[in-house]
Amino acid sequence: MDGFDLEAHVGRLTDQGYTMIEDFASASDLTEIRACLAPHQGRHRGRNDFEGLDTERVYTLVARGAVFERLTAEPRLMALLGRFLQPGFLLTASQSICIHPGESPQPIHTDDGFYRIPRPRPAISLSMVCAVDDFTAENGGTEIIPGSHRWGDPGSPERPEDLEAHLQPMVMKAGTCVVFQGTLLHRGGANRSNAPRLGFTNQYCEPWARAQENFLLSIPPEQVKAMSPELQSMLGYSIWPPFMGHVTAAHPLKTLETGWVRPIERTD
Ligand SMILES: O=C(O)CCC(=O)C(=O)O
Repeated sequence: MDGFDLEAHVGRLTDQGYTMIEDFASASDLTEIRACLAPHQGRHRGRNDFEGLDTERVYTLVARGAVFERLTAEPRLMALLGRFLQPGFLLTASQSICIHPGESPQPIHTDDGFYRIPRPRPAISLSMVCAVDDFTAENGGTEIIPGSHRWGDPGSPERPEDLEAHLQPMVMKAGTCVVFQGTLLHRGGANRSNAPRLGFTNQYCEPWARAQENFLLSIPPEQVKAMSPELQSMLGYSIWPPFMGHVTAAHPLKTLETGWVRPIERTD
């Protein structure tokens, strides 16, 4: 973590609700990301305005290549998240987002809004969006409203009427990522350029909160077995003490052991 000023990032995340990590992904990471995504591109467009009708998303990204495993548990990011979330935090979403030319802006939203607890409050999740192509103000770069993580629910006096006027584009070189509080207002921008904008996002939530993606069902146990203990824990093979997440009174890691049989299927 040489040259990484953790305290400065913590300060920006606390005050402004976001911070950027330059050189988060290396040039070779970016090449690997493109190679992993190539077989999936051009297959599915979004189903609504939120996913984006001219946007392609590849979900369960963490399980689609070694580069995603590495970047999901990237040490600088882990250290930063560890300052805001409890030990044992979970991965709640992992997807690539390719915004095609002509795409309209996403609705302005927060990423932890489905935890229906009144605001202002601490974030229950944090998100990161990594630029795989350069993000610009024209090509659909993420747009955020600095400081909005501190606002109350819609209708609160500090919340301006015209949210759009407060949006700022995250202009980022490929390989840079922006990390922001789950309470921060943001959106994927309109792509007014003539080339697609590829990025990927991982979101992480408190270890006691329900995750958006159910990785326990989507990723084959044999694949999880080969992952790092840190990643296994983030995917849900972990316990929030004293016993949230148990499998018939056993630790979920037991289910990855060779020969494990579901207790309700046992005859002994
Ligand atoms: O693609 C982006 O820049 C942000 C997308 C986003 O905020 C989302 O899909 O929740």
